[in-house]
Amino acid sequence: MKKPNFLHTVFLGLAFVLFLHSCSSNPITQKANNAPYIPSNPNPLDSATDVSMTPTLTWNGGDPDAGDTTKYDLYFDIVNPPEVLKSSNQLLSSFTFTTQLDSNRTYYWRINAKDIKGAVSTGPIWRFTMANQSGNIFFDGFDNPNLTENWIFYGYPSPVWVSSIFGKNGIFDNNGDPNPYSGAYSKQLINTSSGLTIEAEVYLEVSNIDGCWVEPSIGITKDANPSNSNGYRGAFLSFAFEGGMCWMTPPALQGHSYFRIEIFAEDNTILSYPLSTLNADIYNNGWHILKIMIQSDRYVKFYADNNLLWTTTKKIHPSVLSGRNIILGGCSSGIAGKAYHNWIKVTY
Ligand SMILES: [Ca+2]
Ligand SMILES: [Ca+2]
Repeated sequence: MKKPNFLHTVFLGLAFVLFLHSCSSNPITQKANNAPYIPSNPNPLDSATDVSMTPTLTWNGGDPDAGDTTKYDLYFDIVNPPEVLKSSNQLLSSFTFTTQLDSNRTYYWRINAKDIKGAVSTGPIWRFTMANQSGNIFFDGFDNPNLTENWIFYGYPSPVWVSSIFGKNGIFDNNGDPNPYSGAYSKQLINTSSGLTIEAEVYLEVSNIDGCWVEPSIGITKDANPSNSNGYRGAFLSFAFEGGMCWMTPPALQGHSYFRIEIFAEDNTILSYPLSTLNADIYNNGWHILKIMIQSDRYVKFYADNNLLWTTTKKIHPSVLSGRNIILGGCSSGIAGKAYHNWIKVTY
């Protein structure tokens, strides 16, 4: 009777060990992956001001799971929320700028923390404002739906605010019609003795090649606070799609986009790049940067996506640098398509 009892005990013991083993290898009892900690403790502090020209950004990160590696994506931009992926998959919880940022500008940044199992923790949006070193600056990212806070409308219909389009947020839609022309001037007047740069990110959407016309534009006025656009341009850059209904455009040139470039020159004449000779078709239906650079020698360079389009053969009139308004708008009637502006900035 003792033997069977002993074997029985051994059998039960083995069964118990097997039971424990099966429990410990049961996947249900394995520890689940935790997402990385939400990035915190930013430096510069959120909403800091007077930040140095080449700051180092730092933050707290990491992952609750022992041995899990955290990688960081840095989104850094002049618009809110930040859209530009400045650095990706970096292991350091810091980033140092090696070139100077713009003075007197507000930057927005966000860290996304990722672990090796694919979990992502999106950080909050932080901001800081640079020290004011080089004088005045104008910037509008159109985060504020009330466009008339920074702009004076002229003509009809008036520009409208769009919350988001083609992947960008906070948009100025000129909404204007070819006839009468309409648009907006900055309330802020621009004064500089050493040149300036005007830049904007724009989108020309061509939806009807028979329509006429659609045109995002930027510039600076010839006179202070004019009441409309035509004849009042100190410097101007746009690109316009001219469709089949553009009866003033020669038929052979219809159905394409062209850059329009103009300055009010030192000799009191209007100097234009010859219309309809600088094709802009490759810029249709995408976000691009238009840039006017008035140099300190007052010759003017015009760019699209940092490609030089033209350097003027005359100097711009000095009065254009004295108490003038920024021009924004063009035509966005909806007949040929729509023109959108994501942001505009002026640096001295
Ligand atoms: Ca983890
Ligand atoms: Ca915007």
